[in-house]
Amino acid sequence: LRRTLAVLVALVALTAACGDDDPAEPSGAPTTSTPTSSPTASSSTTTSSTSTSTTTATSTSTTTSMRAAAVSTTTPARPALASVRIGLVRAGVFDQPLDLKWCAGHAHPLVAEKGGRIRRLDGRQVLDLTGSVSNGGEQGLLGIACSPDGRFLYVDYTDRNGDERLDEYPLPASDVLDRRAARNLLTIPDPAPNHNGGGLLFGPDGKLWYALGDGGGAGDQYDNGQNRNTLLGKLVRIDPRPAAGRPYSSPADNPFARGGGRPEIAIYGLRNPWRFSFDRATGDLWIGDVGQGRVEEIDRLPAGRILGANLGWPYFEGTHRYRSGSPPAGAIGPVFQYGRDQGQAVVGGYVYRGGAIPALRGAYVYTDTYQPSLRAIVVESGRVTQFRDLGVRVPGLVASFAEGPSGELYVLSLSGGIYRIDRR
Ligand SMILES: [Ca+2]
Repeated sequence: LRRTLAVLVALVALTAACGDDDPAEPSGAPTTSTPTSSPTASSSTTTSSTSTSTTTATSTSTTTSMRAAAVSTTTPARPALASVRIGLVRAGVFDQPLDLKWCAGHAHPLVAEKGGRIRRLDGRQVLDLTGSVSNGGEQGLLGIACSPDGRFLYVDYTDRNGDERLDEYPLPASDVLDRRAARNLLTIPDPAPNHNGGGLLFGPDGKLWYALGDGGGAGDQYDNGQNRNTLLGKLVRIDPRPAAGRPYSSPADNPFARGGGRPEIAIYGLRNPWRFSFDRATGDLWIGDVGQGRVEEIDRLPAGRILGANLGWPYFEGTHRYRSGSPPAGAIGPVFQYGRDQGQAVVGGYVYRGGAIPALRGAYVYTDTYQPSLRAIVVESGRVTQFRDLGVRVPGLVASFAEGPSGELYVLSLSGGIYRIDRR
């Protein structure tokens, strides 16, 4: 019964995950209906025949005034998606797991449950924030990240006021966190319950990166995407330790560190960058930015061309114009996008760098909450050269991916399952 309830809660909660049923959606805005069929009603493919009718790479459909994301670094591996054969190996069952992270020096990875609990993968509870977390819709305990030295755990969640909060906890050898030791770094007023972002991780630069949605409602009604004076609609990049009497500091190479906007901002023009990752081999940044009503967007920023990027929301939704008026100069378009035939809430994943599935090495793996078949793209010289539905459907609705210490990938279902992606 509990599992059934959890699934129902997840279904209800995530119908708001894309912009389509935003309560404040203006009439006449592009919309699609909430999916009414069971997630399992869609076909599970075992071939690469999934429709690509609305799948486009920016290189072939770039709207005027957007430049292609990339001039690219050549990746060492050459994946061969057509020969990839994978399956799922269950690694655990949790209550709406949203994040899974390994911490240096700690044997057991940690799982964040949407409702506010953090557990080790072996099930042991290490923190209970259920009394502090709002858990409606897209709200909840949304992300965790371990400091590179394994001494601190960072936690982001929607608080009881509906605002987004980032806290630090000392991470002891026992893994059990002391609530009283929490140190608040950021509390970001959030005007609406949707579009909260939540992705949290340390980049290859050793900085803490934190994704925040545009605040919510629909159509960026609060005008946050291009507003450099708010952290909403941004990827934030900070040194999270106290410095100069402040709870954290902003790196001097952040684009607005010396003025022109909030110094914490790394990237702007985002709608709801729910999940993002860095390619551990190249340092490229990948973002799954959930679309408004037309396309789901995957952005790739090559290492060295990340800081200060403007991804164009709300003037662009993917490569399509969205808000009228003069778009920002130099807005960067997605490397890949897909339409409503393939889903309505992209879940950004990782570039696979593990050892178990050689043909997948170097490909970016992602999915969609509502059509959770695992998919992959290969980008070479800034262009998508391979796309494939990998023929594995994840049970339930999918929320997140995770990357293990050796580069193996995991996928987390809101129905509870955490699965390792393995060769079949
Ligand atoms: Ca919000």
